[in-house]
Amino acid sequence: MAGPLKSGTVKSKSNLSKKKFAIIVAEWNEEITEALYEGAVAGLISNGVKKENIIRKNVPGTFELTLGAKWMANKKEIDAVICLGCVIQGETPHFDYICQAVAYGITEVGLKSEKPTIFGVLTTLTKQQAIDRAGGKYGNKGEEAALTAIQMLNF
Ligand code: DLZ
Repeated sequence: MAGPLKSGTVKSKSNLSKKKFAIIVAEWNEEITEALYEGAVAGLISNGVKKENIIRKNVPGTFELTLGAKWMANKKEIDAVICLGCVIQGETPHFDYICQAVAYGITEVGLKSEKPTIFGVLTTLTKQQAIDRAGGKYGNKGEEAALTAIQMLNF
């Protein structure tokens, strides 16, 4: 992982066994987003989150992550929302529109809901670059997103 978060456990101030996480998964580029989901679940479980406290919701594509995130963030019982998607530039003519919209949208959901709402979206030039970041040689961005959610709950 290139960022500040190391794969594995995060020092946690809050009792994660009581926290509820929503994971929204885009179905476009499914083999990548499923790997991101596996990484996110592993990251949460290894930090003490209970399996039954992880709620998965699917949306058609990355563009729809924002509305899915809003619906889940609006639920009282949800503490954090993790958004997982994959947009590949070479295969997506409106790459910039989707990426910009989802980046702004997820930011807005986080600010409005005041709940950690995490951008676990791969925006790559090629499919190989996505594979490398979904459990490949550059780790798993889904796990990174889970650790980011935990770190924000500790804020
Ligand atoms: C339409 C589209 C395209 C061309 N590419 C992708 C992609 O690479 N990754 C992704 O998650 N979604 C893609 N989509 C679908 C859009 O996100 C969205 O679902 C549709 O535009 C309908 O709003």
